[in-house]
Amino acid sequence: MSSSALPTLADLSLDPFWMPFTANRQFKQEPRLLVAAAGMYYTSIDRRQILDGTAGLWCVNAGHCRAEIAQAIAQQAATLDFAPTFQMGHPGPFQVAERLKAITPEPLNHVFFANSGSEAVDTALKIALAYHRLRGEGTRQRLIGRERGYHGVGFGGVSVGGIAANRKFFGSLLPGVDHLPHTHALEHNAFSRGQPAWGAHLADELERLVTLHDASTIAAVIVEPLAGSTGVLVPPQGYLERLRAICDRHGILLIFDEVITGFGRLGAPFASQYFGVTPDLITVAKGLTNGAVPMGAVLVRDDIYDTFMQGAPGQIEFFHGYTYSGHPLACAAALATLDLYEKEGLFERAATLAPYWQEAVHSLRGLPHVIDIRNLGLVAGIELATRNGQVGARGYEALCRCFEAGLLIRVTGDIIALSPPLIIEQAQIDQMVERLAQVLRELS
Ligand code: PXG
Repeated sequence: MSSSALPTLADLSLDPFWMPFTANRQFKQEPRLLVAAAGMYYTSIDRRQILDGTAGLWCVNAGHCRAEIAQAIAQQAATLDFAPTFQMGHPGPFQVAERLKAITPEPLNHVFFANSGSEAVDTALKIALAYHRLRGEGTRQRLIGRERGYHGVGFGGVSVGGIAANRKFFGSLLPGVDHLPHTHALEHNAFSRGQPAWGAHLADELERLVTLHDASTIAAVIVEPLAGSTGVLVPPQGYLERLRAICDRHGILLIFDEVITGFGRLGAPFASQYFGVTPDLITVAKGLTNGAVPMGAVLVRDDIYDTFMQGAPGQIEFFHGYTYSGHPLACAAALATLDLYEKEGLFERAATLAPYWQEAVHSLRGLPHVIDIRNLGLVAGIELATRNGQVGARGYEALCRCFEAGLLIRVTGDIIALSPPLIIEQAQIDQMVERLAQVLRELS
């Protein structure tokens, strides 16, 4: 598209769109609009180049507007726009599932498709409940999440999630949910490089919950291996291993929500392989299609799938699914994306860049307001001191100033999250850190 064909602010009416997770009135006063993207950069509506420090919203791992993905989607739209996957099929989801199988940890070789991370999470929770019931352990109905966990916005995901603002408006949510404590404590783990040494003992809180509720009532534990949304909380050394051991001891399913960590963010296909801890179910979305078409999925351990495949062969085994489960355009985007990841070795690239990234982000230590820097793979969290008790005010100002300075960051409260596309060059890492440093120096 030629730049003269791109819309301008004068072309738009901003009122009717009710924006998600946004201060609508504030945004519409001073909108930040993006109209094009290529590689590592967005183009803003006033035609500036904005370095993408967040891979969109943690999803554009192969960089923007990759021709291979755009062509695959266009071709699919012209060949088979939609086909049902309820009692019908088309090649796409079978092909994507086969390709995913090749990069998932063993024995997670079965794939259920959804259209977002939220749907993937609710699907995984339902699989966990139904699995126990099918095995004659239907009393296992409790779900355990974690404080500061984010698992999307479905009622299941919000129930196991640990963010008060996402929960308090929506009634009593799912019954029978409990939460582990989060692992973030600046007095113990500030300025950790990679996994903090302190905090593995917090996994033992799961034993306490088992003692309280009894294992026979607990279906599953769901955690993000590295919590993204609530400010990049890196798991302490040994923490995930302990969760796995406790789940094994008590017959509890362990779900890793890898909506952010999946597809190379930590330098391996999944965080599961990076940490060497294999859960029973993995939820993914975002990077599965490079963000180009919505798609989510649940990766399922073989024997869980097999548990469903009992009973009369003509009976539907799992009463769950979405009109768009395995949508042709999403499948085309996923296949092209997985090709790119493989052909360009992007997961390995993230691993290779991680030490440089670590040094670069930790160079911000000592700048005004910075009270913590944490990192793993190609992710970093930079925590700023809260200004006068007004949580988020300084963070929001940092976001606005970075955007002015040509850098897209994410903030949650006063924590900056950086998660660039995995195609980033070292010079662009330098550029990102320089722009951020300048903003931090000027921030009040
Ligand atoms: N699980 C995790 C771990 C996520 O990070 C979801 C589930 C939900 O995915 P959908 O596709 O339903 O949004 C997410 C989403 C942020 C930010 O600013 C993070 C997400 C979404 C929007 C913003 O960190 N993660």
